[in-house]
Amino acid sequence: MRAIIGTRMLGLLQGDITKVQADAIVNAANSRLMGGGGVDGAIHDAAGTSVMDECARIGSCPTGKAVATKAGRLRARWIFHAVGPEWDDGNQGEADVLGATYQACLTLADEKGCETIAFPAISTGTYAFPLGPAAEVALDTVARHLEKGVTSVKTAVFVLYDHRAFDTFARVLSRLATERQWPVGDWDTP
Ligand code: AR6
Repeated sequence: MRAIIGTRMLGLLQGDITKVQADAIVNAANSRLMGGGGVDGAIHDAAGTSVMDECARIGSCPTGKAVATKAGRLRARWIFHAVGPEWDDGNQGEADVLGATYQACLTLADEKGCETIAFPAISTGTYAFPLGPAAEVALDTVARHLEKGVTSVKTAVFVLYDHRAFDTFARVLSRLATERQWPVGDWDTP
């Protein structure tokens, strides 16, 4: 599924983000940049040890921010290691911090001149952010950036690992598209 936002595209795919080709692939990292499970483990496994070496040299990244490394064996120029919030009870600013995390990646994308960027559903695994609220924040933050027009990003795609995450993001994107009058369709629909 994809929505056209002005001259930009916001898409959803179901699958493994390590298989995707993009200028930048976003990782859901932890603040020690030490690797871990989930998408972080999958990205480091696929990218190779040079990426972990670069993370070790950088050392750390605060929650709500992101750092860039090269992409090793991934089909990308960059990996943006983004540190999302851990869900507590929803009243600790989690949504704002998640929005800031996505925005940090978009700022890096513009600094690097990226035209395509692929995101996982940051914080929705180990960090336990509920999928519905996470989809609202993720899609709204990225869409607002694309709507501004002054960005190098032409295509942003969310790569959702399982059916439940894909369906949740698709439901939210459909609603936003209706509200904001973005044309929607399949990837191969002109
Ligand atoms: N491609 C796309 N999405 C994936 C993949 C994949 N290959 N594998 C998992 N997901 P998580 P977090 C989805 O736990 O919640 C790590 O240990 C997964 O289904 O990877 O931000 C880090 O080191 C879920 O929807 O990240 C941190 O310590 C989403 O990716 C901590 O977990 C995010 O789940 C970060 O937790």
